Parts: sequence; structure tokens; C-alpha cells
Amino acid sequence: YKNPHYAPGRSVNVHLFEWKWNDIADECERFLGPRGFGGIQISPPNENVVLWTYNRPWWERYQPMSYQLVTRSGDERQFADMVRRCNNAGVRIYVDAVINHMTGEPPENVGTAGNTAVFREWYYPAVPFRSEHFNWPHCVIDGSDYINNAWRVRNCELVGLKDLNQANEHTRNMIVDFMNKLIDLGVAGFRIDAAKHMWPHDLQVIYNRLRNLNTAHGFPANARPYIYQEVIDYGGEAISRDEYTPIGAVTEFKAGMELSNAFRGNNQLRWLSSWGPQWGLLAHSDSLTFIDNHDNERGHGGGGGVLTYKQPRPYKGAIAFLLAHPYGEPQIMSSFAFWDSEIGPPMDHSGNIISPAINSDGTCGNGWVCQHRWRQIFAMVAFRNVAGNTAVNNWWDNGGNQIAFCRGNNAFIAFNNDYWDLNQTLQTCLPAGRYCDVISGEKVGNTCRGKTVTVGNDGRAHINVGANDYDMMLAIHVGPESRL
Ligand code: QV4
Ligand code: CA
Repeated sequence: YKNPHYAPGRSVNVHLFEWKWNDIADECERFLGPRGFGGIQISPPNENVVLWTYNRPWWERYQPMSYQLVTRSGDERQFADMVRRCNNAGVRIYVDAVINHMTGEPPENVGTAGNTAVFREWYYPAVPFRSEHFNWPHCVIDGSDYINNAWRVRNCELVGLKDLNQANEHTRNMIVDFMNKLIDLGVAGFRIDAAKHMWPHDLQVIYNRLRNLNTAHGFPANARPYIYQEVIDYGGEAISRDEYTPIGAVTEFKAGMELSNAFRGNNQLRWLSSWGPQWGLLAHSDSLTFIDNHDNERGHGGGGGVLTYKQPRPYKGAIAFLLAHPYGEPQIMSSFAFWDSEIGPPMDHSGNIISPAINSDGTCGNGWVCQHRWRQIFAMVAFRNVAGNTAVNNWWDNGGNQIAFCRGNNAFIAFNNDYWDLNQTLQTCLPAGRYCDVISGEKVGNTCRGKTVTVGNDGRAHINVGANDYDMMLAIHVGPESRL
């Protein structure tokens, strides 16, 4: 369950938060496929309660009404079409699976597929779930439970959301049928929402009942779905991430916290020479890494003070390090712009999501941030693909916030987060020749719109990253995007 089953030569998963299925299919064909992205995490595809009371917040999608594949992102036909088109473009789809709970007791009672429920009777006829399929006695998680009561964290309600009993046979069957249907439609795996709130053993039973990935969508025979479980663990809680690594990968929230801290200037970059498990992070193969996610970019789920698109310079630096370093299976966030932590995606007066516009310079409009289309970010996806499974070598630092390293003989990156210039000759490990820095500008035709780096026969090159440069890093590699 720890292999994302990316197509060969690809890496990096992007969360296209609240995107519509048709738009994702287009994005696979026109951008993500050609640019070498590995996969996409999509928003929950199953029916959720519609909350006009709160002006259609993004979080309504985390309150399921049924497992019918009808949401603001699209219906089942559009979902199937998206998965097929993305797989054809070499890009995998991972589903955000909300299986811990159903709705709370919302002020409205109609779902995105038109179904209703009887909240006070724990009755969801469109699944169906009845009261016996939930955890009893009824209780709601308290803040202190996280510290000292694992049972309550798993058997009581998360913010009042009706808590399913994954040990119940019928409940399991409904969840397994839902996930298997998605596998048959060609998805490559799942983010398990609120995994901390479910018993690892129950999850294991569910995972073991999942079908193999669909070979008609290009997956090898006997491939198991990629499973990454949302467990927020900064230490000090009754429940640990280590309870979940035996059954699948786990979201490593410490990675974004530590890299945000470092690239904000609160910890010297030179310490990153030991990045990985030595920092208290999960083992490489267990670890889904990211800087920000849809919760902590907006202060939900405990926040975490991570860098987001609102601090672009250090954010791009942190993402560049995340993608340049071989540790972990990285995911990047692709957001819509927000000023308020509850507001939903760009929408019209009827609540329909407005598609991102694609500007002539390749960036997005209509309120979509599209970090994945920022040059400094998609360039690092290509960098990671070229680096492949090489290790870090030739680490250099100035004893402070200037660092550089090679990935085998394929790729080289330097960072300068000091208040003075990085201006010196460094070992790049690359074959002699001229390279275009993919951070400061794209290579167009055979001209480099950014800095040009000349590597000598000894592999060394003069590297310049000014303290006042637009970005704090310089990256070159042997791929066609960089080689001149
Ligand atoms: C309110 C009160 C509660 C009260 C309840 C009942 O706040 O104290 O008990 O009413 O009357 C929304 C509202 C929330 C409301 C709740 C139920 O924001 O105020 O409770 O609905 O009506 C997202 C949002 C939540 C949102 C939820 C459901 O972040 O704010 O709650 O969707 O719409 C922990 C978990 C972790 C979790 C994280 C947020 O360990 O698993 O909190 N992260 C995931 C998702 C996240 C999602 C959920 C879990 C739930 O990433 O986006 O929550 O599916 O750290
Ligand atoms: Ca639970």
C-alpha cells in the first residue's frame, strides 16, 4: 500500500483542491501530463451536505451524505472520464476518502446528489446507514482526549460529525464497496481522511478487502492501491503515527513544519544536511511529505504555522528543497485564493464552481492560485524526475543559510537564505557544458531566459544567488529543460 504506482519517470502528487473533474481532465492533458507530474489528490468525490447557511464553505465536502459520486466537482460520468483521460496522460488519481464519519447535524438537509437524511436518527437512507452502524454511546472528542484517551479519539465524534463504526460488518461493506468502485474506475489510491480517528485494525481489514488496481488503466497486475493516512502527529499525543505505518503510508506533518521553520529563517539551512529520519521524521517509504495542506494553509486542523502561497519567496524555497531532496513521497498544494478560512472555491450565484482561467503566461485566473503552474514549482517537478533515485552527494554549506547539493550526476541545486550573496565556485557534479537555471527563467528554444551556468570539465561552476534575487535558489540538471 506504499507504492503510488506512478507512471515511469514521474513523481510528485498535486492536490487540486476543489477542482471540477472536467477541469482536472483538461489539466492532465494540457499541463500535468506534459510536465511530468505523477498524480493528483482530488477533493472527496461522494455526495456531501449542501451548506448555503455558510455560503457553501469548502468544508461541506467533509460531511458525507452518501457514497454516490455526485458533488460540485461533477458526476460519475465526469469522474470516470477524468480518471481515464488522466491515466492516458500518465497522471494518477488519488481520492480523498472520508470514511470516518457522515455529516454533523447541519442546519440544512439536502446533499449534492439530492439525498436527505434523518440526522437525529443517524439515518442515511442513500447508503444506507442506520444508528447501529455508528459508534455508541454517543460522545464528542474533547481537546484533552488527544493527549490521554485514544479510545475517545476513535470512538467519539470529531467536531460533532456522526462517527461510523468501522468494526461493524455492514459499515465495512459500504466503505469497501465505495472504494472498490473507485478502483474499478481507475484510481491509484486514497488519502484516508481522519485516519487517527479510526482503529488501525479496522482500517487494515478494509484495505485488505480492496481490489487490485485496474490493469485496463495501465496498472501492473496485482498492484495494490496507494494508501496515505491522515494522522497529524507532532508528538505528545495518545495516538502515534507509528500505529499506522504497518498498514500504509502516513502524512508526515513534521516535514512541512520543519521546512517552513527553516525557510522562514528560524533554523539554519545547513542543518538540512541530515534531512529525513534523523530529524524525527518517518522512514522514507512510510512518508507522504508536503509543506502545506488544505487545512493548515488556512489555520484548520490545528494550523501549524506553515508557509503558504501567501509568503511566496520562502514558500517556493521550501518546496524546492522538498522536491530536490530524495526523502519522502512529496505532495504539493494547489489552492484557490482566500481571505477567510471558511470560504469555498470561486463560485457563481447558483453555487457552481467557476473553472480556473489559464492566462497567456501559463498562470491561473478566476481566483485560482495554481501553485503547480508557478515556474519555480513545476521546474522542480522536472528536476525530481531527472534526479530519479539518485542520492544526495557533494553537500556544501557556508556554515549558515547557504547550501548546495548534487543528485548523482543528474542535478544540482543551491539555496541562499542569508542576507548576503552566494557567489562562488561549487561542485555541481554535472557533465561539462552550459545549463539554464530553471528557477530564474525558462529555457525557450535554445535560449535561457534565466541565469546561465557553465560547468567545467571538473564539474565545477560559478554559482551566483544574490540575497536580493527574486528567488533564493538556483537549479540545473541534465534534462532538456535545463541543458543548453
Ligand atoms: C461545530 C463545532 C463543534 C460541535 C459541532 C456539532 O465547532 O465543536 O461539536 O459543531 O454541533 C465543520 C465546522 C465545525 C463544525 C463541524 C460539524 O468547521 O465548526 O463543528 O463542521 O458541524 C473539515 C474542517 C472542519 C469541518 C469539517 C466538516 O476542517 O472545520 O467542521 O471539515 O465539515 C483534527 C483531525 C483531522 C482533521 C482536522 C481538521 O485529527 O483528521 O482536525 N482533518 C481532516 C480534514 C479536514 C476535515 C476533516 C478531517 C473532517 O483534512 O479538512 O475537517 O472530515 O486535527
Ligand atoms: Ca471514529
